[in-house]
Amino acid sequence: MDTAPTPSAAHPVDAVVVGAGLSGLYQLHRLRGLGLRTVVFEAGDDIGGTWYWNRYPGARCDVESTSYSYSFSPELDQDWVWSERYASQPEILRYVHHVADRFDLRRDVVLNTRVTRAAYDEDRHLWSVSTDTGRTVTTRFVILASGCMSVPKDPGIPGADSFTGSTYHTARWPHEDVSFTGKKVAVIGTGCSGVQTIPVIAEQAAALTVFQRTPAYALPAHNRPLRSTEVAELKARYPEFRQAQRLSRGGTVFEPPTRSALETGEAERTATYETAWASGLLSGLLRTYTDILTDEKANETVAEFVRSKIRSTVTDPATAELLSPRTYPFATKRPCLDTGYYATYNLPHVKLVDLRTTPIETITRRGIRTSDGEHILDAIVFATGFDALTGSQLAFDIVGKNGVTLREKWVDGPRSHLGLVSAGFPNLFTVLGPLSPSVLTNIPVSLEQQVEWITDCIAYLRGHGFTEIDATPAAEADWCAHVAELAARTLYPAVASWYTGANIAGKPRGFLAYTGGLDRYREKCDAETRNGYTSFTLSTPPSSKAVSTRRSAPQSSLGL
Ligand code: NA7
Repeated sequence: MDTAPTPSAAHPVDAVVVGAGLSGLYQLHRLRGLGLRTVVFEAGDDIGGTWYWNRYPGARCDVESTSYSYSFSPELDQDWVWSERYASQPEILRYVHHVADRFDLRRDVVLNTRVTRAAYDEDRHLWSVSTDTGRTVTTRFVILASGCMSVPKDPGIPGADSFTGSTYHTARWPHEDVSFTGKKVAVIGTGCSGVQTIPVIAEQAAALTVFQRTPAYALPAHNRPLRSTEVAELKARYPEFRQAQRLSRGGTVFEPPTRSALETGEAERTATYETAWASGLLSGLLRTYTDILTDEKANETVAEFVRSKIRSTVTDPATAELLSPRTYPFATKRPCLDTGYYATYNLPHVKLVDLRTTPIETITRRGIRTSDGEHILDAIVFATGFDALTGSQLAFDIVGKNGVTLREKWVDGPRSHLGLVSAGFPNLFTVLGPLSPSVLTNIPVSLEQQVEWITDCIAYLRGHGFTEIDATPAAEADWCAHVAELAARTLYPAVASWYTGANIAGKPRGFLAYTGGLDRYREKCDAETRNGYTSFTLSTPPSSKAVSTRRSAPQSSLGL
């Protein structure tokens, strides 16, 4: 039952959080800790965010479960026990529910409620947040915790409405059981969702046809149940482990590489790659040498190693070649972690269609027609991805100072300081948004860092009597330039991927994440806190003479 409060204009809150996934729930917990009246609006009919929506067969995290979890509560670390090295979607969702119950979070979450508009009142330093249920609430702070991969991409294939069979999108999978037994099934898309679901659907379907435009680099997960002894051993050292995660470059603990791939002999390099391959870690190969993401030749040594693995797994040489990525360097599109992906193509009822040579012309009443003919189908699964990073923030109207919308401001690409605050949109914070480390890191560690920064910032504002914080245009310009400059040192920006916005027609191109590392990013965020938010303009209530300052703080504590 929805027992959450019913905020309205007459009953304002201090903070609105958009989204009840891992970020939103932790943000609620922390703001409550400050004593803020906080409400979370969630479009879904339950909490869980990514792990609520992406319930396709085979959905699983590709970061180890003992790392991909909250670190803020030592008690939580002790009482939750993961069953597998890589947790499945249902287990992660159970974990999210456990956390919500343990910290009594549900009472401030309003489900089935999509935010449709947020408009800033410059005179009162307040946001007015409207929802599709007709509720409008006035609040000082808005935190967008709506996810970096939460707006599914419309594949834009003509004829989709005419198909008389069943269609599914991996990111909007039905809650009831879907059976493919005895069915002729198509999967369109071979990114991480496709790579995870294809082997599982192949186990059921009578015939499976995979429609591939760009092959993935898929690495074996070597998933397995966790042994009770290793769980006990980790729990004994969880505090140190969590601290090491926080200080790490990407939110997982590893020894950074020190040598160049090109300065290493081939035999030694191959042995190193074999060890990384056997590790079952998504970033295992990336961590082998310093220049994998900065030097094409170094990268090619890993790319060719993965291709050799594909050739040794897939028995039909032509299929192996089609599955071998050759048009982009390793890891410049997100690599995938798989269980039995390549071997699935050895099954007699599984077929690969190469859309580069035989593109889809249309979806028909009976199936999919490519330039090579019609494939008759009972079901089509779209594993076609997301409008990543900016999609969820631009999905509704956000109207900032001078009536400018975020869509207008970001028409040529996202702009913000630290990926946290966009100038002209005061008191509006984003978790895991563009221009922050987000998708390049272990998500829970990144979101905790940003949520904690936002919480400290709000505490500072309240403690010093400020009612408004905005990024200065100069700081924002510097940050955007810094993000672009670091990305330009890597192989990422030249590749058409969702990292660069290229998977969405009309989306401005540009590398969307901060490549400098979570450790460096944390240090930059902490410096703002230490220095009293010098890259921001802090203001007192307009009614108390509208003093704006970047440095000196008034003594009174006005709260809200
Ligand atoms: P991705 O990684 O964006 O993969 C989408 C796949 O769908 C990719 O292979 C695309 O090919 C393909 N695609 C997209 N649109 C089409 C059309 N119209 N026709 C044919 N093929 C198409 O999304 P995922 O859901 O797999 O993974 C997203 C992230 O979620 C993942 O990396 C994890 O971080 C979690 P393309 O490469 O564009 O040629």
